[in-house]
Amino acid sequence: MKIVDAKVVLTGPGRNFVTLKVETDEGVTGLGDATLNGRELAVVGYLRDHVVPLLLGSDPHRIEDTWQFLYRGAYWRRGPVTMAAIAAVDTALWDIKAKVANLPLYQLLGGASRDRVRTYGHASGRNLPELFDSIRARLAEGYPAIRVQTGVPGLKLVYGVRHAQDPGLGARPVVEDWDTGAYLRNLPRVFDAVRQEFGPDLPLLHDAHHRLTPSQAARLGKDLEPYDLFWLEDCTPAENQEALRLVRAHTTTPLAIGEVFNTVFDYQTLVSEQLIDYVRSAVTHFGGVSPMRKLFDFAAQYQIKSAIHGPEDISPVGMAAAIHLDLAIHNFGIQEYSGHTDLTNAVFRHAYTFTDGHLHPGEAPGLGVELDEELAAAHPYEPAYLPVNRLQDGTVHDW
Ligand code: GCO
Ligand code: MG
Repeated sequence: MKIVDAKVVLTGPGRNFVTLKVETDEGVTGLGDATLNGRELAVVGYLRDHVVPLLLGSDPHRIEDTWQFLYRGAYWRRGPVTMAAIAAVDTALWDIKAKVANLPLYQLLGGASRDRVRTYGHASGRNLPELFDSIRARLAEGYPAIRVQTGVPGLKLVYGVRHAQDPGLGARPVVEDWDTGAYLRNLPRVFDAVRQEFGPDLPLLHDAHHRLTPSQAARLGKDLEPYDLFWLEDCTPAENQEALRLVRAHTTTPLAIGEVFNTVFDYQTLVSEQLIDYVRSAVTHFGGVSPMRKLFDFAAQYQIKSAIHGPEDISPVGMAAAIHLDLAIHNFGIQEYSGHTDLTNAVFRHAYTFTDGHLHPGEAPGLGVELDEELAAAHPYEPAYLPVNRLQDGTVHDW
C-alpha cells in the first residue's frame, strides 16, 4: 500500500479547522486534525510545503517509522506548529490502518477498558445567578462534572468564553483585563456559593489558565480545599516544571496540566515527581495518537490519569481520536467535551456519540469521521485570534 496524495483542508464553519486527508493507492483514506487556534495558516504551510511532499510514495502502515522520520528528520524539534502537523499525519495513518483492519481504532489500541467515557462540560457566568443558570444548563444536558469559570468583580470580561468579535477590530485579538488579587479573593467565595447551591457530590473543576505564580497557586489550592475540587487546572505557566513542587507541597487540591504541551519532555519532572494528577494534552497538539499512548503509559507508573484537552477548537477528527484513546487506556480520568455546532458536525460527520454525559467512539472502522469536502469549501477560513490579557496598568499578562 502507498500514499498517493495528501490534502490540507482549511475550513471555517463558524470557527477554523485544519484537516489532513491522506489518500492511498487502494482507495482507503485517513483524516488527522492539525488545528492550532489562532495560528492555523502556519500549520497549513508546514504540512503543505514540508510534510505532504515527503509522504508521497511511502507505506501508510509504517506509523511509528513515519512519526520518527518527521520528528527527527526535521532536525528542529518540538513546538506547536511542528507537533500539530506530525499529529495530523500520525492520526490519519492510524485511521487508515484501522479501516484496513475493518475495526474501530480503539480495538487496535488494546480494546475497550470501559463501557463509556465520562466527560465534563463548561459553565460560566459574570455573576452567581448567571453562573448557576449555566451550571443548571450543563446538568440538564447530562454532564456529570462541571468546570466553573466566573467573572471577577471589577473586571470587564469573563475569560474562557467566546466574546462577540468587535467588527472594528478586524483580525485583531480581543483584549481582556485581569487582576490576580481580586480573582484570588473572589474564587473561594464563588465555590462556597456553588457548593451551597449544588451540594457536595457534584464534581467541580476550575481552570486558572496559567495566570498565577507558584505561591499564588499554592494559596489558591489551599483556599479551595474545603470545596473538594476534582481539579485545579493550569495554575501556573508550567514551562517551569520545578515550580509545581511548591504548589504540591502546600495543597492537596488535585492538579491538571498540559493542554499547551507538545511532547513528553514537557512532563518529565511533573510526572516523575508526581507533581500533578492529570495530564491534559490534546492528540492534535502532541504529535498524534502514538505519543499520547506513550504519555499515558508513562503517567500510569505514577498513578496519574488522562484528561485529554477537548475544547471546541479541537475538530471532531481530533475529538474522535481522543475518545478512542479514552476508551482503550487503563488510566483514563475524564474527557473535556464542549461539543460542536450542527454545521461543524455536518462538515465532519462522526460515529461518536454523547449520551447521558458520556462519550462512545462508535463501531465504524477507523476514527469514524467523514469529511464533507464540498461543505467545508463552502465555509472558508476567516482570520480569528484568541484574546490577549492585560493588567489594569496595561501590562501584558498570561491569558
Ligand atoms: C480548556 C482551555 C481552552 C483553551 C483553548 C485555546 O481548558 O478547554 O483552556 O478553552 O483556552 O483551547 O484555544
Ligand atoms: Mg484549560
